[in-house]
Amino acid sequence: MPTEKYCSGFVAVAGRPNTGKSTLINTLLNEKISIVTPKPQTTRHSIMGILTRPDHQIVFVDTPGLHQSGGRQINRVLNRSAGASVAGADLVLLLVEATGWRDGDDFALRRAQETAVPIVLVVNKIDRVKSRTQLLPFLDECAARADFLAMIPVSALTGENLERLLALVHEQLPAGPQLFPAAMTTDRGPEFRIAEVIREKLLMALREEVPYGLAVEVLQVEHRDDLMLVDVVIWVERDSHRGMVVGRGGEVLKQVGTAARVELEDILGQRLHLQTHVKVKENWRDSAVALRQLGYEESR
Ligand SMILES: Nc1nc2c(ncn2[C@@H]2O[C@H](COP(=O)(O)OP(=O)(O)OP(=O)(O)O)[C@@H](O)[C@H]2O)c(=O)[nH]1
Ligand SMILES: [Mg+2]
Repeated sequence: MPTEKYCSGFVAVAGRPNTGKSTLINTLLNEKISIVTPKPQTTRHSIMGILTRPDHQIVFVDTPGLHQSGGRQINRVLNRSAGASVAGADLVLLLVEATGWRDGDDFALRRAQETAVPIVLVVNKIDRVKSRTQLLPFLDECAARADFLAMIPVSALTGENLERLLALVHEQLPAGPQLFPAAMTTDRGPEFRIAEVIREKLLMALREEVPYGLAVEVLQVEHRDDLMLVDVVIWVERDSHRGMVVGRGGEVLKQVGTAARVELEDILGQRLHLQTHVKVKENWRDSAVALRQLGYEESR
């Protein structure tokens, strides 16, 4: 319920790939907002996770992992999307892993510093550090790297210290109105979430070179009684990848479809029927036109 003291703001969650940005947002929201896999570069879009409390609203923005572009058009688009989310935020949570500073963290830190937005360093995955005394020298090392507004060790996986993180974010929020309805937890609609959960299951099911060449597009959604009929295309970059996605006797695609359906029925609270097709779009990751068609915008 908005009052005069109501606070609200945008908080970008940034960092190199695989540091736990999406996991953090899901745990904070207690909902699967953004897909998570052990593979780097899972997130490809900026996705809002909206947390509403009686006196404040925090709009977390999950971002693609910041990384050296490596020549591909899609990498430039992902970095630009993440950079734009950081630049438009009131606060940045820069995630690193408690197990040590990596080269990729320097790149992410520099990109965040290019904006004037204050940075809180979130030292994630503390559940992986055996003794807490190990953490102190690492925090000292981090403090020497930049002038962070604050540093906070957490575990996005177990939820440890996240209430403290929320209190810190709350303190930094500017006064402002409630920006989104209280019941709204993300800016992304059902079609996006369907495509993403299918992509997550594909990333988990497939090995190495195929996953990064995958895109999932929802072509059509039809409602029949209490059933949602969804027509989906899985795009691969090469003909040889099509067979790997389908699997022998269609086994891989069947497993992926079932896992995605079960999870999506829970997320959407609705019975689902998924119809999947696998098609080839050669080198779509290097084509600006294909990237736009598949929903990869530079910023929103
Ligand atoms: N042990 C442990 N693992 C974590 C924690 N947070 C995330 N992970 C794991 O780290 C991996 C990457 O997590 P994501 O949330 O997908 O990481 P991300 O930063 O969003 O990755 P990109 O989207 O690729 O940039 C997954 O296997 C997570 O389960 C944590 O606090 N502790
Ligand atoms: Mg992610």
